[in-house]
Amino acid sequence: MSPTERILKNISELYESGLGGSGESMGLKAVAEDPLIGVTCHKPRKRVSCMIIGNHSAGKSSFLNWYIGETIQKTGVAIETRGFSFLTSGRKREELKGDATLAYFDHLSEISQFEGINANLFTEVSTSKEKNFSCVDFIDSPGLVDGDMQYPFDVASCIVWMADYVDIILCFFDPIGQALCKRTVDVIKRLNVNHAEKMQYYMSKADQVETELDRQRVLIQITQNLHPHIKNSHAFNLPTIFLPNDSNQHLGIPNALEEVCEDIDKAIRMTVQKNLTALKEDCDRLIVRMDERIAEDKVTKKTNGKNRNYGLLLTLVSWGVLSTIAFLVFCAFYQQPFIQAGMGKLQSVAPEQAEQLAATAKMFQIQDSTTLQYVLAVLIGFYLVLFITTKMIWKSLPTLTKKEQTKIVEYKKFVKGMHKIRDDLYKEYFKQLNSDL
Ligand SMILES: Nc1nc2c(ncn2[C@@H]2O[C@H](COP(=O)(O)OP(=O)(O)O)[C@@H](O)[C@H]2O)c(=O)[nH]1
Ligand SMILES: [Mg+2]
Repeated sequence: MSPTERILKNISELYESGLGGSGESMGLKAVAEDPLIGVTCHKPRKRVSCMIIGNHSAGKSSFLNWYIGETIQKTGVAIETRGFSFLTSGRKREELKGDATLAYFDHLSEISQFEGINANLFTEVSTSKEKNFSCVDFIDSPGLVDGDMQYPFDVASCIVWMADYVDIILCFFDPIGQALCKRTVDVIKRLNVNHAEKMQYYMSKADQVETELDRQRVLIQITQNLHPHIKNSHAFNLPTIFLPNDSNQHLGIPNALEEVCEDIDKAIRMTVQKNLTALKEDCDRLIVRMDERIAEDKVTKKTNGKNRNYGLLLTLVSWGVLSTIAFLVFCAFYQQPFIQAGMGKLQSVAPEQAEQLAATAKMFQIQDSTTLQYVLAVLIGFYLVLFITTKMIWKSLPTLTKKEQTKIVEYKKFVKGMHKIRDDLYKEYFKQLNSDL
């Protein structure tokens, strides 16, 4: 396994299964998606995606066969036979069709929105270890042609849709075919809206042009036609490439085939950097969220405490009101017998005692029953208001349990540990930059 492949794999594993790499340990993704934390986090892909576009017969499939050192992609096929063909490295040679391809590349499942596409998706799994194939997934796109050609799906829109998911797009123009057919130009134009930085252009099958003058003419013609549709056109470069064989090796035509490989390698390096950055950002995001979660919990606990105190106070007041109501009702029912008892006693006790008894009896004497009803109504109303307010205030918001708090602390330790691993991966990445990729 090359160092780059190992780094990409390690990053992916940190998201999947965490530090130990064993099945039981939790990955960064599972930590992030624990409802306790609730952060969405995407696992970076282990491989770089490289799409090849161009007119029919531009040499796309032949280039892929050359890259992986195996004749896997059919070449020179009839126009109407192929859809999108994925080429990926695996332990066993395998061919997948339609839905199986979507299951294999599940991040692409939404491509099904394009009518007629599913039956035109293919995957070739190859065991090749050539060049950096183990770090790249290739997407061989249907050859573009003009005229009456009926595609079973909206080919231009599918290519543009796919561009969102790829890291590099190689555009092949051959000097003889319909390099600048309307469809190709339209796709290039649309891809340049959002993906200009992913695009790399080549004049393929350059060995088919015999003289240097003709080659220059073709290059100028392609450049002029593409120029208006390309962003950063001042930096536009169209290296010539061809697949070497016994008869074309000594023609003296410049062959930038190694440059294509270097462009793919560059995309791999960019992806490693992008994934390392994503790892750091995800870790930072998670730590911020965990700190927030603890801080939020502190605030909730404080609020709950405050609410409880207010609730208690209001309950005490409402109990007071309730007792007053009870007392008044008691008086209303028992004032007559009480006064009468007092009056009866008046005659048999000493005058000063009689005065005291009379005062006590008066205290309980509520003269006007309408006033009593009014007072009672107000008090009952007040009690109800207090009761409802207490119910509203004395609400306890959910807080973290001890177990949950411990879990967050452990998560935080775990995520902080990732920083160290990431630094080590970075070191490894820089080290291998000086050697071969
Ligand atoms: N002379 C020459 N022929 C090539 C080269 N690359 C591919 N071809 C031929 O061009 C034809 C179409 O190639 P293919 O890879 O099927 O093109 P695709 O339709 O873009 O996938 C095949 O017959 C290949 O053998 C090249 O660099 N030089
Ligand atoms: Mg092809």
